[in-house]
Amino acid sequence: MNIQKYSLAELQRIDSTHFLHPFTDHKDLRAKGARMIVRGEGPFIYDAEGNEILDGMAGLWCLNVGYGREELADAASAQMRELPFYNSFFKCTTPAPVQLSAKLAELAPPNMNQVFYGSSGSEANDTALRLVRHYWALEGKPEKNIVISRNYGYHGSTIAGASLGGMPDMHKQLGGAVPNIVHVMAPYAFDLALPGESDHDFGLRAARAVEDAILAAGADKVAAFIGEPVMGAGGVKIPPASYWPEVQRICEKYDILLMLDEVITGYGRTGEWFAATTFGIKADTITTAKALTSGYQPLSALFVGDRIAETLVEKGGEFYHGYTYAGHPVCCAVAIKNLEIIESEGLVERVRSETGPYLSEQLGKRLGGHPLVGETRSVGLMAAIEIVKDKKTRARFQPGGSAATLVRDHAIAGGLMVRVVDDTIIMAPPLIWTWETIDLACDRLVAALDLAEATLASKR
Ligand code: PXG
Repeated sequence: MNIQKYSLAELQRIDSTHFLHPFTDHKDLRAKGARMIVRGEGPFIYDAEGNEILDGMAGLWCLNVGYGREELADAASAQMRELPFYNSFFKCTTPAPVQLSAKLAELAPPNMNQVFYGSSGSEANDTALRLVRHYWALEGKPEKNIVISRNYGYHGSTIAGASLGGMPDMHKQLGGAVPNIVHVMAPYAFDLALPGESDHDFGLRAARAVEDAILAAGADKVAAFIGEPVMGAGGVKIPPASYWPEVQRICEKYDILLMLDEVITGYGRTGEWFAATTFGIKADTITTAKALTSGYQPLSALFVGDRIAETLVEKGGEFYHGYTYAGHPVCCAVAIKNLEIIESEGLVERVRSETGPYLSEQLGKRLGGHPLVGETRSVGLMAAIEIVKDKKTRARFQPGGSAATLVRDHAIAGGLMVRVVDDTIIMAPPLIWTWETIDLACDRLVAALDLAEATLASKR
C-alpha cells in the first residue's frame, strides 16, 4: 500500500475512526493512535517512521519462516490464477487441501491421519469442542460432555474459544459461557508452587487438579481435557516434566479424550514439529493454525485422531458443521510451500539442537542475574522473563503489570518487539533466528532492563 499518499497522523486518525481493533481499549487508541507497521524482511519489521524492529513475536506467534518469502507469494498467486476458490462441501474437493492433508498426516503423530480445516485457531477449537461431544454422542454416551480446561489457557475469542480459555476478563464479557466447561489450576510453578515444593511435586499436584475435577463431576460426565502443551498467550508457562505424563495417565484411567491446542506450539516452535512430541503426549485432537502458513494466509487445521475419526466414519450420519473456507485452496497452497521451506531449511532441527538451547543459555547467562529478573525460561524458541521487585520473595511491583510494560516499551523503542502478560515478558521469534539474532535480542533486552531499573530502583 502506498502510505506516501497519507501522512502517518492522517492514517492513524482514519484507523482509530473506522477500524475497530481486536483486544483494544478504543478510547485509548483514539487518544494515542496505533503503531503503523508497513513492511517486513527476514526477522525485521519496519514502522511508518522508518524504524527497524527485530520481531521477537513473529507477527503474533505466526511467522516461523520470517518475512519477505517470495515463494509464498508465488504459491498464492499461482493458485489464485488457477482456482482461487471452490468449496469442500457436498462431496466436492480441490487438489491443494488434498495434498496438504497428506503432508500433514505424514508430519503429525502416528495416530493423527485426518484434518478438519478452518480459517483460525478459534474456529478450529469450536470444531474440536463440537467433535468431542459428537463423538461421545455417537458412542451412545451423550451425557459425557463436560470439558476440563485450565486457568490462563487461551483457546481463542469466539464464544466457544473464550469459554474454553481461562481468562476471567474474557468470561466477564461473554454474557454466558458455553455450558459444561470446568477450569482447573495451571501448571505455573513460578507463581503457584508452595514454598519448598519441588518442580516435580508441583507438576504432579497441578495434574491431579484434573483428576479432582473429573471425580467431582463424575468420569461418566467428562468428555475431554483441553490444554496447550505450553501456555502461550497466558504467559509462556512451561509445565514441569512431571505434568503431562500424569495428565495423560489420568485421562486414560477415566477414559477422557485429550485435546491439545498447538495453535502456538505447532510447526517447529518447541524444536519438534509438534509439542506433543516434545512432551511425549498422545492426543485425540490437535488444534493448529498460525505457523501452518507462517501467517501468510489465514488457515487452521484440526488434527482428528484415529479413535474419533473411525467412529465418525463407522457410525456414519452427517456432522452438521463446517466453514465456507474449509480447505481454501489458496491458503492450502501457501501452507504446502511453507512446510516445504521449514523442512528444506531444517528449521525444526535447528531450533531443537542449536537456537533453542542457545536462547535458553543466553537468557539465563545475560539476564538471569539482573535485579529485575525473577526467572527466565524457554522451550525451543518460546521464552518468558519474569519481572520482579524482589528476586528472593518474587514480590512484584505495583500496580501489577506496570514494570513489565515499562521494560517492553524500552525494548520496542530500542528495536525489539516483545509482548507482555501481567509481569511476564514473552518472546516467540521466527524460527529463522540465528545465534547472532539471539545475541542482538539479548543486547536489546539487557538495555531495556537497565533503563527500566533506573526508574524502578527507587520503588523497591
Ligand atoms: N489457541 C491458542 C493456543 C492460541 O494461542 C487461538 C487458539 C485462537 O486462534 P485465532 O487464530 O482464532 O486467534 C490462539 C491465538 C496474544 C494473542 O496476545 C494470542 C493469540 C491470538 C491473539 C493474541 O498473545 N493466540
